[in-house]
Amino acid sequence: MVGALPGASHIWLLFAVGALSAVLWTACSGDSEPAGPTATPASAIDGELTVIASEWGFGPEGIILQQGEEVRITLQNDGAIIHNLKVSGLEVDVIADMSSGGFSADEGELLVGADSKDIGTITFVPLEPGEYAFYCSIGSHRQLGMEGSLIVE
Ligand SMILES: [Cu+2]
Repeated sequence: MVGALPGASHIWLLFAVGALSAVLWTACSGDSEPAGPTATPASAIDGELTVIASEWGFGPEGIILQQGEEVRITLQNDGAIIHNLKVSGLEVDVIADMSSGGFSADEGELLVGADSKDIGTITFVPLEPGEYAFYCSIGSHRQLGMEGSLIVE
């Protein structure tokens, strides 16, 4: 059968591959955020924002903060092991640092840690606009998926 109409079959196959590629491309593009229910970035409400950590990811995976506005991030560790949330390259004014698990932020550093089934909080003012990555800095947790994006507007 295929040999009977080589030209037509070939064209049909090209069309099918092209259509499939278009579907896949549409599904994967258009947004740099990972797809899924947590892909919508979260903003602080009344200066408060909770980020849940577990193995191996954060919820939400995107955070939007306002430059110069004080915010308190609560890291809620629902996981079975210790985690933290760290941002490199963003200068912050740390106002209060209440991590659990032995973590503490250096001056100007956004770092909050939490023991398993515990919370940690950090209150700070983001000083520079931009787009940054937040991640868990323990072991290979970042490579396992504990990473998200932080935008300061
Ligand atoms: Cu971790």
